[in-house]
Amino acid sequence: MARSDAKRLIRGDHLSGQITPESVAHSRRAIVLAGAALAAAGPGLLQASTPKPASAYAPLAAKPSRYSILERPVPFEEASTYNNFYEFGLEKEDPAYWAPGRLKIAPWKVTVEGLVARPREFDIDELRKLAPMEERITRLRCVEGWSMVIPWVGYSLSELIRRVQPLGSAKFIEFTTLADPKQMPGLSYRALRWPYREGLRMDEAQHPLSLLAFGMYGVMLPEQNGAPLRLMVPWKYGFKSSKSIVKIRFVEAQPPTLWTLTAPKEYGFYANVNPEVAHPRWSQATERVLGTDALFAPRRKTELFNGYADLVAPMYAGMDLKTFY
Ligand SMILES: Nc1nc2c(c(=O)[nH]1)N[C@H]1C(S)=C(S)[C@@H](COP(=O)(O)O)O[C@H]1N2
Ligand SMILES: [Mo]
Repeated sequence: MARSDAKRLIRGDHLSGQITPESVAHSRRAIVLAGAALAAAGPGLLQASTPKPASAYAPLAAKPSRYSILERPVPFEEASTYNNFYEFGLEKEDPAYWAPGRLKIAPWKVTVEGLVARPREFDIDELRKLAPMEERITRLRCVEGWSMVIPWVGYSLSELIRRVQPLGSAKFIEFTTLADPKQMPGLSYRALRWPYREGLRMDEAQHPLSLLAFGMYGVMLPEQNGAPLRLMVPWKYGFKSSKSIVKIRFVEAQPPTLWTLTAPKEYGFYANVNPEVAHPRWSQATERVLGTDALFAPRRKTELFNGYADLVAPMYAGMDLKTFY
């Protein structure tokens, strides 16, 4: 995919301002070096990859979801080459370049533990069969100020939650991403508080809109999009939607997350999309819509809860969304 200047402008916004340009440059070099070391270790298996079309991935059948928005998805090529997955580097192009061939997605186990009556480890093949797959078209709204529309394949996270029977004391769920330095050169970037961890309040996690995604565009997720399973919480900024999850833990207190540990003033726990609550370094009133044919991506008005206010606002009744951002 061609790198447009419009895209260059918004790269790395999660991090700029956190750290000196020097340390960024340094860490990027470290990532490149780590990648080079991996490539040297095993030619063939560990080569950096060129973008693959959707047809290169195994199909994943799904029925249309009632929760889809009526908007045209961006081309697969865009959704699979413009990614945030810092375990594979800081640039938007890094994950598509480093993750395929490095992230080993089979076998894959997901541990479900903590305050549940039936804690257990799931094999990914078993998880895929747990509930009927739906195709859900949603807008992924990154906190950096861009969005793109993507057709995900998965089922509501609530399907998994009810099967493990949460205890009354479980108030939040923590999601942990794989953190293996042998597979993920970005972990050498020490400014972020690895592993990538995110969390949801129990009612948010149980909301039917919270999706456990295994695929997109009718096929299995590409590695760079969070294979073999990730979250998609469409009314929240993209960083809440953890990729490549290995652990789901039910807890009593609000769990720390990579972003609340790394930059608490900038990235709150709730992270609900809200045009009225600015990021400390930029407004959230509008967003750049990626994947259109226009030379410079047009902007649209950001919608409260990313357009799902009627479905999710009741969960936040009485809460000050500026305080709990
Ligand atoms: N493990 C992990 N999950 C992650 C991230 C990450 O860096 N690591 N980035 C988040 C951010 S900031 C966004 S916007 C979305 C991007 O998802 P996409 O690349 O599939 O569009 O993934 C989220 N999930
Ligand atoms: Mo993001």
